[in-house]
Amino acid sequence: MSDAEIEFNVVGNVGRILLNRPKALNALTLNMCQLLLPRLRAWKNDSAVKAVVVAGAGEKAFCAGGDVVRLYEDGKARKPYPREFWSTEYRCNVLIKRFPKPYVALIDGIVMGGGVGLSVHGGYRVATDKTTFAMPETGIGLFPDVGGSYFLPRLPGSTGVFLGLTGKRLKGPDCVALGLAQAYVPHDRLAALEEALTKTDGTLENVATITKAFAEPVTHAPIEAERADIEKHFSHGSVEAILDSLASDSGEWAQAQLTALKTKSPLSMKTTFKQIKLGGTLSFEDCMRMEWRMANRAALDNDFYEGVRALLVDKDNKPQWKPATLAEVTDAQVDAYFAPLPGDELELNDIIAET
Ligand code: QUE
Repeated sequence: MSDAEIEFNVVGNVGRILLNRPKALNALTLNMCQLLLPRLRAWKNDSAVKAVVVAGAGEKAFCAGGDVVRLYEDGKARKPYPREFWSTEYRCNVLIKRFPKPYVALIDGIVMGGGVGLSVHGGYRVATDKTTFAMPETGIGLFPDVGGSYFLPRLPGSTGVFLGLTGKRLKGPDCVALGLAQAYVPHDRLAALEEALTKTDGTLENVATITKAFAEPVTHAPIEAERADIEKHFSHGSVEAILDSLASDSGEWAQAQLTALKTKSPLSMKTTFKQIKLGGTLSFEDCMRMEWRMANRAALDNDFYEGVRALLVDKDNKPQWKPATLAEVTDAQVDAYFAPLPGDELELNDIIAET
């Protein structure tokens, strides 16, 4: 054991990654991403490593996201850290998506934002009775990045729009029901599962077979009872139409979603909606290039700093969004998030060429 923020070791046939900032819910730093990228590249070409297993240290979280307070402090000061963090993190997301061996994420505890990016693009996810999964970025004036553009529009029906706009928290059974995880294993059996996985032959089928011996069937996924309401209200063609639809429904579920959406950044909701619609038509790499443009734009705008300030720094939970209402958000403001960055696009050619 060491005090490194991320630890790597090979046990049996498995390359094991431990996200090791338990006091910060294993939130990702640039340092962690800079260590992860070359290690994954090395393990990709190491015949002794037949699969990768990634887990979080401590009892609370797999990974709560990016270290957004550091992004807030350095971004406000116009330091280079946020751009270096996002580009390295997004390059990790692509390498995980294209990783040629089973990449198994044990999504035990909190898995949000950047933690989703380190798990959902790999070959296999194990959810537990402690899993809490969300893409909560519209609440801090950001957008569901780390490949949200890719996986959200590929979820059943309008579920991805719903998750991306509301930041809805899912438990383990819901993750399995939506295909975000492939198995549900009680937390108490994870150590034994990890031990068993060290003997994998390196096929995804074998990972699934080993995991099934520890898994419980998912008999009740609460999200199933919400699916009809999600389709009724979140399949409309604009954020305004979604909000109008919810407002016209006096039911408890619709009103709860309306209340939740009214706390989110109006500009984030509109950029997120457009991002998910566009992402449904793009390759993974093009999704990440789009998100890189968006992140660079968010780093220049008010709402990301204001959201982190209100929810995570001052904790007053009263963000002053600009614009304050959906009606005041112009198409030009939204389109600016998607504008090319000549000479400054996300570099992925080296990663694509290797995989
Ligand atoms: C949206 C986010 C994040 C968030 C809350 C949001 C996020 C993140 C954290 C976080 C991480 C570590 C902590 C903590 C919060 O919260 O990315 O308290 O210790 O890392 O609404 O994207």
